[in-house]
Amino acid sequence: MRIFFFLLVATIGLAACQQTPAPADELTPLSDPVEFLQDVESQSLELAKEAGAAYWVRATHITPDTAVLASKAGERQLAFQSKVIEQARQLKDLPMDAESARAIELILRGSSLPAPDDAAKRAELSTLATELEGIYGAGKYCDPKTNVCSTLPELENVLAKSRDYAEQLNAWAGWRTISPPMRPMYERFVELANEGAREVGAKDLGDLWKGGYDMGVAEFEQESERLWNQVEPLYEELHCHVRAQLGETYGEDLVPSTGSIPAHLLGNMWSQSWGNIYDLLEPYPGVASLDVNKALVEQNYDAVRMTQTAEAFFTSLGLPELPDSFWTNSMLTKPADRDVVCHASAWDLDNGNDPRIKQCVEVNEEQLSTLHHELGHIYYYLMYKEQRPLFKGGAHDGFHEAIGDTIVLSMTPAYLKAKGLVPEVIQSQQATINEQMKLALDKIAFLPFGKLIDQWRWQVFSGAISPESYNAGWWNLRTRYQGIAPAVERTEADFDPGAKYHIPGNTPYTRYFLSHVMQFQFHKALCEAAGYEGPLHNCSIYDSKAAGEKLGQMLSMGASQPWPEAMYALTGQREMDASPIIDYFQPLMGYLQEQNKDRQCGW
Ligand code: X8Z
Ligand code: ZN
Repeated sequence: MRIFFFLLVATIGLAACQQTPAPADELTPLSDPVEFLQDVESQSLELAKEAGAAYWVRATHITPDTAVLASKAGERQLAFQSKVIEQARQLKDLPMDAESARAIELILRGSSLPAPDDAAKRAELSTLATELEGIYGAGKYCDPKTNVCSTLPELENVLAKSRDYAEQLNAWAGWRTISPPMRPMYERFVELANEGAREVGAKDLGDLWKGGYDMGVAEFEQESERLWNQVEPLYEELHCHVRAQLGETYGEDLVPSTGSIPAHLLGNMWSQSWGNIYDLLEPYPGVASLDVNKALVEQNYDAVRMTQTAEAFFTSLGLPELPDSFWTNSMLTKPADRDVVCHASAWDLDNGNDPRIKQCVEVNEEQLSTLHHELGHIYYYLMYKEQRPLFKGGAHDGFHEAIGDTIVLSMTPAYLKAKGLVPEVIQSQQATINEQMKLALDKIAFLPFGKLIDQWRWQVFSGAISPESYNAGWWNLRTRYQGIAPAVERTEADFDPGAKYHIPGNTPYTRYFLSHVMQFQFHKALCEAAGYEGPLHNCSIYDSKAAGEKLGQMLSMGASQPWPEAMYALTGQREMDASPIIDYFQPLMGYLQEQNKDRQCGW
């Protein structure tokens, strides 16, 4: 269930957490914004604890009983939310202080899931949201040939490690057998959520989501398009080279040198980040070993030690230790005896006093990065804990997603060597190209994916993609933006969008695209704060209290001011800008252009 309590809407990307059911009446004085806001906040705090508990238990024990509890909690929350928005609309034009005006504005943005006012429809929407996420979380593929049933983490491992074309395809197509039952549910979900969005004054749910960025809807669309245009040339070079290398690995008959790349060969279930196939792409084999996976296994890392490793980076910056409750209450490994939502998330329970993560940690580098990502959310929660409830959120949702990833950019070979996770640090042009290739396979490859998910949803919500063409619309965008294609036929009997968590989880996705651009802005600014001089790709802010101070200041602002102010506090500029990511990868781009010079790029 991905209902966000409206107070925290703009930010808590991940946490299915801050939910606040409430008796929908008794929000008293409608003439005084200050009193109204106090009333809203105190009611919501009281109730958030109960709702948070219901969602947490649901996500960590998927059963019919927890579905009832979570969807009932969601229903009450949705009712409260609609009521509060309606009242805030009545108050918004009264004279008030700037802080109250900001608070009212955040309420009026609504949540990622607005419900219709009609009680039966609200209940239906809440049940659908709970069930959709439950289907995803409990999904398993039972292979008819072997009768073996596999969970998502198991199937992801096949894609990460196998280099057998057919074996990868079986895992890829197998996972997509879990989502067709979602299709009629999703169709109804869209109808109901759109109705809710219209009742709070938006054109549709997509427009409501686009309205969360301190600018107009059209302006936001242009802004994300502008950023995409800035980075698209990088992606095309990477795509071109990866396609050629995969052609060498699998043969030109399976991976032709023109056209789209088969989606199941990129090391990831959704072809969203490609770091797992670095072994096929390593530009200068043997120069600078970057095999962190091997070191983690050899040194007997486990979920707790990996989490402690991530925590240690944050504390090296002067940020606080995680509270004891984090360690007792988080779910760090996949329980053997029950279904859970394995998709990693961070939860801000009990008003900043009980932050937790939920992750099915496996011992590998990708999961270590995800742990840093999740702790980025947790440190945001901890740093804005003293803000009033309505301001407990990221400056915008992309900020929340970018914090942990910014830290990962500081996990340079020198840092990894200091941790004993790579054997040596080689300083050479060839070593740099190897390192950059590995990072680009994650960060540059992600960009079109990060953009297209909501491109699909915005069109679904507006009706431009109708239910009869959900899957065709999805693959059109996958091909247009990513240059990938399914290797087995897809039809409207499939519902491939449902096989990606954020669709059944109803989590907006443009935040991740923005985050991938902004994390390089943040990294650059923090390296400057740390007094670093030199090429950005060699900078690590590990142990820099000056960088930590700067980061902490920005985090503690929460959502109290429009995001350009938070951006300014950290970077000295007020805009999102792709120049830092482009500059960062300059060395690799030179290499790719050289490799691609006799190739026909594009698809
Ligand atoms: O969903 C996530 C995080 C939690 S907010 C694990 N991410 C996106 C994804 O997995 O699709 C992080 C990067 C993109
Ligand atoms: Zn996240």
